[in-house]
Amino acid sequence: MNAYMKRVLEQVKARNAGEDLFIQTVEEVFKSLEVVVKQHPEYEKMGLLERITEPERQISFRVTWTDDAGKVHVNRGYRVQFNGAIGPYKGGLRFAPNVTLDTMKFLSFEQTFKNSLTSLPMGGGKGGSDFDPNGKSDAEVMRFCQAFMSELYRHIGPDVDVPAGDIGVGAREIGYLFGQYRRITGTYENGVLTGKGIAYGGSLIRPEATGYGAVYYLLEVLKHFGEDIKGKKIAISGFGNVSWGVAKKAAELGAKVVTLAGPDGYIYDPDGIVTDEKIEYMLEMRASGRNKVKDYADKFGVKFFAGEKPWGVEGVDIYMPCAFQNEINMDEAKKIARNKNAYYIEVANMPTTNDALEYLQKHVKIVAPSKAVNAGGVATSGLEMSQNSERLAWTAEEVDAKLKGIMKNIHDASAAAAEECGLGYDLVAGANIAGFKKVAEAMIAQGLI
Ligand code: 2IT
Repeated sequence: MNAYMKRVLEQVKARNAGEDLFIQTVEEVFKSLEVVVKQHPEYEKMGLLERITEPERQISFRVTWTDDAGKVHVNRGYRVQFNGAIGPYKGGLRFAPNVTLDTMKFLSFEQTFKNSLTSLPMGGGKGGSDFDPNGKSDAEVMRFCQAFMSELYRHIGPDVDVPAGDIGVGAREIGYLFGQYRRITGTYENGVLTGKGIAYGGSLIRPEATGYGAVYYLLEVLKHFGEDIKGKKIAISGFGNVSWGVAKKAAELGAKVVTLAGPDGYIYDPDGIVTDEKIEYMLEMRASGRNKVKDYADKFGVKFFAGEKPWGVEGVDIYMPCAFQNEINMDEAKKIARNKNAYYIEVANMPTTNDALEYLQKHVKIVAPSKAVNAGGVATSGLEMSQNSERLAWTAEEVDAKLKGIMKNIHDASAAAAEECGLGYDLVAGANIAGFKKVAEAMIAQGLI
């Protein structure tokens, strides 16, 4: 890193002291940008790196709701509008007990580059709350969503900021949030949220899109190495919406997902999660709100490993962490790297600590970064926005074909960006460079704001 980058990084660390996830993301992105920053002395003159690491706006608000027994609860709600240079802010809402402002900042910073990579006009944003939907009744979730939207509505809009789902926010929550937005504003602006139900403007394939997109990206990586997905074994973590999409598409293409993981441990299914019954059961498990992956082992008679992670399982070709940030640390990375031919394909947002990421890049066949691999979710949200604004609906085949094209383009653009900088087939650096360049160009063109 040159002196300018080092100086900005120090400033970011001082200004965001204690926000370790955000600092981690900035460091990870900066590491890739060295060559580009050297080529563009105007970045320093325009304070580009100082500006791109400071959110345009961050909102924090009180959310008051009552549970079924009438008890009052207060949670904290957030929306971080990180960068709007290339389009309205766009990004998910995460409801989980460990959500902090730091979580929101790292996610919205990542989102800025991810959205840029999709080649669709979307800026970066993220929001959510430390509310835990697990174990709550439908009525409680509805009251929470209504209270949350009662503040959020004044900060969003189809041309302003378009939230969607993330961990803890699925079709049910989006429905309650949209209902409250419509009621408060008295408008039918269904382009204000994505991930909606089909009955009120949702897009076909949106629920599948993140997982499908990850597998489409994987196909491009395999193609680069002249390999076929057929017969490959995949270890994944998580058992939510994204994991479901990965398992479903992998099965369709003749590969098999052999592990799932939750907060309670992991399951190993040697036959693979390949039948309709098993794939459907994943949705049931998630919808139950129990948050226990052991349910799968009980139902299908496979092994459950309490309190363990799936990364040491033998005979796996591809590793796809689909759960949450920093689940792969140095110890886990070393387990994966016992397989020198491993394909390490990040899916969850920032699933790898920076030291583990660097280690894996040196010790496995290839590392692909989540901001490229999981971009099919937000890309399909972008397609949902297009359909809403044109007041039409594409078929599942049309959306799927566009998603496939976007994922191929993300892979190819990342590979080309790294190649141009003399970095070879480095998908991590390539994604950061390609995502960054477009946002930087838009920011320079728009002057000092
Ligand atoms: O992390 C992500 O990209 C998402 N949660 C999806 C965001 C979106 O706007 O669809």
